[in-house]
Amino acid sequence: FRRNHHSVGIIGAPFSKGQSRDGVQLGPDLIRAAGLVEKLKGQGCTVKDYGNLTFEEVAKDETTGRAKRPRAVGQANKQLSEAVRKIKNEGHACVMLGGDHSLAIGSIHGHAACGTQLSVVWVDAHADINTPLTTPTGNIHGQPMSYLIHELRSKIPVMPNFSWLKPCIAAEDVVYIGLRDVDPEEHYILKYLGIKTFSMTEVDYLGIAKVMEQTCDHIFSKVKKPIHLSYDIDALDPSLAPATGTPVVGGLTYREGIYITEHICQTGLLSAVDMVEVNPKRGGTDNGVRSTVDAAVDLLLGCFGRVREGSHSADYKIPDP
Ligand code: HAR
Ligand code: MN
Ligand code: MN
Ligand code: MN
Repeated sequence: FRRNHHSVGIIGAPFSKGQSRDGVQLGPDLIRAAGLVEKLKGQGCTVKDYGNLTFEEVAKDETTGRAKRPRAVGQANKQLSEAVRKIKNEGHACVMLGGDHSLAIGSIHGHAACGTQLSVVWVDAHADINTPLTTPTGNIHGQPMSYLIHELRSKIPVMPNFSWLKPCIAAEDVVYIGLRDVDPEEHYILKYLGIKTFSMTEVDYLGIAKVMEQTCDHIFSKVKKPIHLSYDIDALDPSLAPATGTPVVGGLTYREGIYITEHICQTGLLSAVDMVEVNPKRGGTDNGVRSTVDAAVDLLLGCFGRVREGSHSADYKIPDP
């Protein structure tokens, strides 16, 4: 028996200003063009596509602290938060197609705005937990977690277009998988807050099955909360997913990446997914772009019921001759 009756709401966020590389704003349409909606329907999901958000230009957008383009990022995430909240209130599992990972600010905030306490599973080569004062690059896609975690509230300066944002996640409700490029300041923050992390070392040592078992033990140790899965495509190895802004060698295999989604799906608690950092202007070749986009689609299918052993509908019968 499988619960394949997922109802999925999709929102596209063609936004790139949380980092400096052009192209990541093309992610949502590219992932749709690879057949996401049709494939989800084909595996028994109900799908409503809410289309893409549109973002207005912000004329003067000077750095605050070290954070670049705060007004554009703050405004885009406010819009996204409202869109995600609406999709959740209409009863769907929400899929946010990015765009860069700064969009997790609005996606998680909008999800949490529905009232319940969330768990966050963050699958990424990077921890994205720099504060606007620790960031080495100034790019807000390397910072989203710092704005969302209650325990870091006092470390975040006032930022233009961020006044709507209140922290909404407890450090103990976060699990990282796939880390392999963490700044020293981020490493301190992770240890200081006692956040559960499975770096690529733990993936190697434990294997992905134990990593997922322990991930679930951690996030379900108290109450069973809805899960927000924030999936940065750069968690996958660049040999498989090269079309991304900051590829890092030594990443998850296709099978490990998919196993994460299958396991999270099986909990029955997956409530929202981000699929971010697909950038067709990176990748090098057409094949590299295709392989990256196909992987993103397959990960999303795994989130909503696809299993590799195959499946069948409950009323299927072998035809009699
Ligand atoms: N840690 C670096 C920074 O803060 C790099 C983060 C970069 N990239 C991402 N995030 N794709 O997952 O800028
Ligand atoms: Mn990221
Ligand atoms: Mn990353
Ligand atoms: Mn489990």
